[in-house]
Amino acid sequence: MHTYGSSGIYTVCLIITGGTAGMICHDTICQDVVVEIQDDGCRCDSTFFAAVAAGFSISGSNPLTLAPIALDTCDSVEWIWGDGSPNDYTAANASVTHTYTSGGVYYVCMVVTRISSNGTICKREFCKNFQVPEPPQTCEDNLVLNGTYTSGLTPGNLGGGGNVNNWSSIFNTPQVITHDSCAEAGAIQMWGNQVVGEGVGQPLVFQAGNTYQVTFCGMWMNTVQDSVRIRFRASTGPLGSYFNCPSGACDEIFLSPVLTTTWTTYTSALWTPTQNYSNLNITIWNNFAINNGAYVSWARIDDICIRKVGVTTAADDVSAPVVSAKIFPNPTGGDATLEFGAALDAPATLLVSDLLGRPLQQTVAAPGQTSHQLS
Ligand SMILES: [Ca+2]
Repeated sequence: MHTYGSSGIYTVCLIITGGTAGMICHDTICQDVVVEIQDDGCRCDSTFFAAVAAGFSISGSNPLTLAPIALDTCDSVEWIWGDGSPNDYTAANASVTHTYTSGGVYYVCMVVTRISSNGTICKREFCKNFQVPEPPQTCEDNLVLNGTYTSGLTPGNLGGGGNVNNWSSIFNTPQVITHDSCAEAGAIQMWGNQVVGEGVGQPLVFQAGNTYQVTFCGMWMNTVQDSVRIRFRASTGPLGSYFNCPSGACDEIFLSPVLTTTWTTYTSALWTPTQNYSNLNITIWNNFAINNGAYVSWARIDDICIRKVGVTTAADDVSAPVVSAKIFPNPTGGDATLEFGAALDAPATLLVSDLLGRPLQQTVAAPGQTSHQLS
């Protein structure tokens, strides 16, 4: 066994000496050998191919964290995400994090470059398809306050020990639940059919001529009756009947499709009211018009989102914006009065936010009002 100290071409000779009966013989066999000093870390050989083929680990759902499994410090990595976003670059087994803006199947490639000790550059890639789940629904410009049922969350009957900010019971005792939800903790559980049931609501101004769209996340609880749907109605005041929606005082915004037993997001058709409304009402519906608890259905709802869509017609614009509104006392730790400076010519939504812009309270002012009490 012999170890050479440096690379080169060496002539190795084998000299054999021997003989019998006083005769001595010599023989020499020589052969050139090429010696290449090997660097264990940086070789463009089968170890490199194997290291790349070992691939990468994936953790998290979205954002995802990817980390090569078997590369070493000779290697640089280019990540191609498969969604058209800029590539990322790392070295060795360093991890990298990426967020996809929408769910789907993506083809991700880890392209590895190694510069070996003798200057050879080798490049190989490992690619993989994987499924990214849909990111949580976000609802920008949501007219509904606390549509995710997250703020002020206390489980129990709404208005009877349970609480979720901005929402109140409009029929019976809907439950605020925290053990199950579409996304963030907090959801509402209600029962009902066509004539009897539970309902939740909040003040919300719908203006004639504007167009609105509802999305929500819901599920049928696999008990009692199926065919459960969620009914969204606008009204000018508290709804008097679980079933009736009298013209002039109430209008259907959206009667959802029949819910499945897993949390699913449903989206309404566009709805354009022909008059102003001031309240949102959400109730349960199924195929039974029998006032009997044995014929009701149970459902859970979450992530209520109502947005104004399209362009407001000129006729609905506020002709004279309120520019001289005053609030007093200011500052205040309690009640305050907002003076508009003139009578309102249309219903107005008053939204109280904290310094971070998070909505705290929403109330409705009617046409003709010149001031409004906030508490
Ligand atoms: Ca929620």
